[in-house]
Amino acid sequence: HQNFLHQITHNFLKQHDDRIGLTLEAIKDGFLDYLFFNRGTYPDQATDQDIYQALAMTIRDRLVQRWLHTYKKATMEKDTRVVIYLSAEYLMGPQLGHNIVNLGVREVVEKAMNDLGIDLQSVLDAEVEPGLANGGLGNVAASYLDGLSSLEVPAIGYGIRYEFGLFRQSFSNGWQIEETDKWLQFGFPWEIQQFDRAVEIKFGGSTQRVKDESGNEKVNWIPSEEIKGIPYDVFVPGYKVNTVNTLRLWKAEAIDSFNFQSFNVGDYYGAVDKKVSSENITKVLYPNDESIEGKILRLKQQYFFVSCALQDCVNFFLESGGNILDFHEKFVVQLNDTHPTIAIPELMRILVDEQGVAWDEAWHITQKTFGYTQHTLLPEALEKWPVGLLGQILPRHMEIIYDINYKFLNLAREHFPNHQEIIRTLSLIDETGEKYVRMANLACAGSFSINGVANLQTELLKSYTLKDFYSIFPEKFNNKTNGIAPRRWLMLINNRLTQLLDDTIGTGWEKDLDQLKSLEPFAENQDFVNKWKAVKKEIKNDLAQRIFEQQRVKVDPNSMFDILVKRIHEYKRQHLKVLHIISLYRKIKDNPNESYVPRTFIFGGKAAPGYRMAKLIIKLINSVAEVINNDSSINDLIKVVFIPNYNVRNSQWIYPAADLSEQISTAGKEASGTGNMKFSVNGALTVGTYDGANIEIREEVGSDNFFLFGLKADEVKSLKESGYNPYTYYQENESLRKAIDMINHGYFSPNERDLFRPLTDHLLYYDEYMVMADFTDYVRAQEEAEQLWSQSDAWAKASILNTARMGKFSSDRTVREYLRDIWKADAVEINIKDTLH
Ligand code: GL2
Repeated sequence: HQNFLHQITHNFLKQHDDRIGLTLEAIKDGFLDYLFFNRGTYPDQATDQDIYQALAMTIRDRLVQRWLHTYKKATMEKDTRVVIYLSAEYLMGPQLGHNIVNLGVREVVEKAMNDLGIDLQSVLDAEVEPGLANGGLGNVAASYLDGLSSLEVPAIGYGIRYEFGLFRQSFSNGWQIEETDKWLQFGFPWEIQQFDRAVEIKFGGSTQRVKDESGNEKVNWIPSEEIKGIPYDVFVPGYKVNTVNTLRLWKAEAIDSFNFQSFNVGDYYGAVDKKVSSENITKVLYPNDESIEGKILRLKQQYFFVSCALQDCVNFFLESGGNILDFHEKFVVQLNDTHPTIAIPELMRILVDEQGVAWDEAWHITQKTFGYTQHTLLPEALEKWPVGLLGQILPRHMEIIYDINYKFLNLAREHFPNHQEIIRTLSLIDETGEKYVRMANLACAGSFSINGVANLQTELLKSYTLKDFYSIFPEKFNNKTNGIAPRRWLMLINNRLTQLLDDTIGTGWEKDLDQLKSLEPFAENQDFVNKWKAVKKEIKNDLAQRIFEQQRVKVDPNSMFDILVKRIHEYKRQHLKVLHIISLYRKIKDNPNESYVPRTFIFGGKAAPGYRMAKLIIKLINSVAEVINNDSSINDLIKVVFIPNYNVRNSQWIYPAADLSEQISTAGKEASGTGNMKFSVNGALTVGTYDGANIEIREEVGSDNFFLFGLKADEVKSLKESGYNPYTYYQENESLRKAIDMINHGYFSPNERDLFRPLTDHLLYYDEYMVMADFTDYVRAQEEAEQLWSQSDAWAKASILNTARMGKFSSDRTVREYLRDIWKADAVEINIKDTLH
């Protein structure tokens, strides 16, 4: 029978070689087939959604066999080492265009669509993106999976299949409105549901010590609730290789979706109650970026996906004949920030309670399994869970955490005898008031590698945030400066520039971004400079047109596009930008006869729904835009646009069109930033602080091609310590004073004069993020930018050099460093001509 099936499979694959081929005809046929048989329509009657779905299925067909081979032949095989990435968020972005690029079939697909009278761009526009992330942290998770696939390293990303992703943002009277993101409403063609790999997850209840057959003590966890995790596999193809890795996202379901007991007594709602409450766990992504929300449901989400992931790994390792004591040889598990840290006690539980491994040996395996990436410098982002809450949801894990802590603190005392204060800060339990479990401490104690995401941040972790851990475990600490995927963030989103690059330096840079270096000499070539300018102009036209269609605001593509897009947060200082715009506006009004650089200021970004100050900043930007855009006395010299619902799809139009990239966080607050990289690689110049990866970008592109301003991290610290008084800057800087006065006098809120008082009062009397202190130097840097802008060839040259020198920031480089220093996994070439058996 086995042989018979083998033969059938073999014949099937042979027959389907053509069907899943990458030729024009195969793609056209596949597409028309799907349109008819799957969507039930004809080409001349198909809607945009029909066309999108049909093309998506056609492309997906080309991934299945590659995925199956990667999964079965490389990942599941006992002797290959597999990288496991645990992340609560993945910012995948729209999939169709990306998968077409990675399969290397952009031109063929474009032609296939053209032949059928269809514009590929409009098909791409019909996709609803999976918004399963808040921002940068999810972006790196997605980029690293892309990098692992492109480098042909077997990997699985594990996460949550949130039914509703990050909320959609719209504006009403200038205020942010949040709406549910129903990204699944038309179905998601890029996933395969895997019923047979479902696992069960327990919550609550109590523990019990029992003796096993050989008389050893053993702990039983008797839960009060059990649910099911159902995996959905999303394909992650590498660039022009056969490797297609897996992003396995879990959905929560009730084990018994219908309670007949309740139903029989006439309680219909009661009958489905369990189902509803179980499924709530993966309903929605918490929309807070870098601030913790100590909600029970959030902890349940974290434990849910982490337990699903580890059970899955243990299952297929044991299925393939692995010895549990070698678990850490087969898998290396990277924790993307502290959100998945409960994986550490969970692996201990599985090893000790379920697999009967002795504690010390289990701890050895656990510590050899996990690497921890730390992504933040904000103290309020360091996760902690109340001991009471954690013990209630995960009683067994709380015991394990106490046991880990006991041993860990004994070790710490050897390093710091008689330093009770240090021991208290190292403890996994914060006992200063209500007791909390400190997840970062747990992550540091339980993993063999701890890395920051840019040089400055890693240094700050070593000297402040994780200082005492650094002195106990210096060998664990390392830096991995973030990177971005060049396929998505240059090739896919900037086809025009890609063409110019290919025509000038040939292809090859997409896989080896350092090759962009060979562009440098062209910065001196007038003909090339002209082409560069022409391409930029076309891209800016595209964005201008989109802005007009969406918001009815006319922006001049010849003006400087000055762009600030990212989450709205006080430390990112969107309000510093607003103060600059207001002061410029004031200046133009006061001196209308001077000459000015025409500028378009573009904003984008969401505020956490509960973050009042951030929402007030949005309202301020929209109010300032309203006044400036309707003031005919300034001759359209400046325009302000806030693009609603900033997400990957919108951002793909925005990054390539930027002249000036705003990276203006308070120094010492932005761990890295990745938007800064996306802008620069697309040829924008940066105005930025000495913070995060800005520092390394400036180092690479050269200080002449970067407008640096502001206090450095140590200056911020010492100014704070010496007693910072923001009010003096208000008194001393006239244009700053005028800008703040305009806000306070109701210039932008005529019906509600005091509307922005909470914001201006904060700036004048507190100003945690030193907006006031940095204002003067920021304006100076902006003037420097305007001077360069006035020499358009010199600007273009600097723009070329930005692109040419960004090789370092390819996520392939970052992934290679992770592989070399932490993951130690090898590439496995996937040959899809082999049979699977
Ligand atoms: C972040 C940091 O704030 C950001 O600077 C960094 O680039 C990314 C990726 O490392 O991680 N940390 C975090 O919690 N979010 C980030 O964007 N949301």
